[in-house]
Amino acid sequence: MEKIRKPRVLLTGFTPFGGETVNPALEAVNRVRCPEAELRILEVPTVFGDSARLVTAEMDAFRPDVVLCVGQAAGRSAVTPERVAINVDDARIPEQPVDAPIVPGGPAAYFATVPVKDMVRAIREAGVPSELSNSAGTYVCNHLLYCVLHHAGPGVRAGFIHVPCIPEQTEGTDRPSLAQLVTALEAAVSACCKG
Ligand code: PCA
Repeated sequence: MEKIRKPRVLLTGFTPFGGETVNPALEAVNRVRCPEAELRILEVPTVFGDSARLVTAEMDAFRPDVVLCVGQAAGRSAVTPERVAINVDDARIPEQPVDAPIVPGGPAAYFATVPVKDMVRAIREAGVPSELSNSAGTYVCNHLLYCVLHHAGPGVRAGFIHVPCIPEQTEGTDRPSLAQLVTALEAAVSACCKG
């Protein structure tokens, strides 16, 4: 009888950016444990181009069944799976791309191929606030998600989760803790591996 292998999951987290010293996305992905999957964790620079080159090369090498990229969204207070990525880089920072297509001639947008609503449900059931997001923005997170979806072969589930700042980074305490972000990501990975 053929041995059933565990799903291979590539989980990525961005390096700190914008003058911050930590990125909760990277802190959280580095703590995720998922016995039901063969998990590979990758640190990704918050840089247009390089981020996507690194992750797509790892997709070719590791051949994951699931690719889940994680970044920080400063203004949010819930864990937000992203539904869509659009074909534009618009950084609004000097020397960064403005209104540039990510893939010239590529589709205007791709839908994430992970089960985003199941992920939201699973994260909430794990006790962490979660909402579906319909925009990953136009900075490096959207760029990476678009490139990953453009690169992914048939049958690969790919998606993105934005996590809020952790209480250590911001005023006020109405934010999930780092431990809760880890719990949320573990629940999301499980949801991606099902079905
Ligand atoms: N968040 C940024 C880029 C890296 C990160 O963690 C974004 O939302 O685009």
